[in-house]
Amino acid sequence: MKPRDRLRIAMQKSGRLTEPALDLLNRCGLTFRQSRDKLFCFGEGEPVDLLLVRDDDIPGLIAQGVCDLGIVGRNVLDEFRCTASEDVAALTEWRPLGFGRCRLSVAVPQDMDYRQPQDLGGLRIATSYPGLLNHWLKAQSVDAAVVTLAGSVEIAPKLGTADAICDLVQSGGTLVANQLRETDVLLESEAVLAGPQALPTDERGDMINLLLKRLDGVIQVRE
Ligand code: PRT
Ligand code: ZN
Repeated sequence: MKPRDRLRIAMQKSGRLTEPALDLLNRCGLTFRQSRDKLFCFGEGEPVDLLLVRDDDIPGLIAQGVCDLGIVGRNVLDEFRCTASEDVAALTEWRPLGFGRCRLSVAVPQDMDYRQPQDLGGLRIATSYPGLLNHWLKAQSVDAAVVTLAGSVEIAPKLGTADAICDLVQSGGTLVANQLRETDVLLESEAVLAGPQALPTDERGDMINLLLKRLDGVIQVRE
C-alpha cells in the first residue's frame, strides 16, 4: 500500500450512525466537502478525509489499511474480530462514542418455556452475528445450530426456519411485534472509533492523537 499523508476515516454512508457520526466529527473541528458520488469526502481544514461505505465493510477496510480509522457499531467490530483469520491486522476500539446504543441478545418465542441458556441445546438459532453467537454458545457449553441470515432475523421463528434468534435490540418493540422474548444479552453495543492496534508512526499518527484529544473534549462536554 502506498503511504498516504492524509488521514482517512470510514463511516456508514447511509444509516443509523451516519448523522451522529458526522455531527461528532464536525464538533471535533472537521468539515468535509461532499463529492458528487458521495463515496469520498475531502476534508476542508485538516488533512482528514472520509470514506462513506456500508457499515459491514468498515473493519475490513481498516484491517487492509485502506482507511486509518472507522466509526462503527461495537457489534460489527466484534463480529469481525471473532471471524477474521489470524493473518488479518488486529483492530481495537480506540473510543466508545456514546451513540447508536443497542444490545445483541438472544430471544425466544414468548410461549417457550425458557429458563437458562442450556434450554437452547439442540435448537436452531437465527442470527446475522454467527461469530459472536458461536463464541457465547461455546462459553455456555451449549450445543445449538447457528443459522446465519443476512436480514429479517426476527421472523425466522414464525417462518419455522429457526427456534430462537440472536439479534440487535434497542427498544424491544420489534421483539414484541414478533411475539419474542429477550432472554440473554451477549453484548452491550454503541458506536465506537475503531482502528489498528498500532497507530501509524508518520504524520497520520500525530493527526490521530490530535483527533483523540479533541474527541475526549467533546465527549466530556456531552456527559
Ligand atoms: O447499509 P448498512 O449495512 O450500512 O446498514 P445496516 O442496515 O447494516 O445498519 P443500520 O443503519 O440499521 O445500523 C447501524 C448500526 O446501528 C448497527 O450496527 C448497530 O450498531 C446500531 N443500532 C442501534 C442498531 C439498532 N440500534 C437497532 N435497533 N442497529 C439495528 N437495529 C435494528 C435491529 O436489527 C432490529 O431489527 O432495529 C430493530 C430492533 O429495534 P427495536 O427498537 O425494535 O428493539
Ligand atoms: Zn450493515
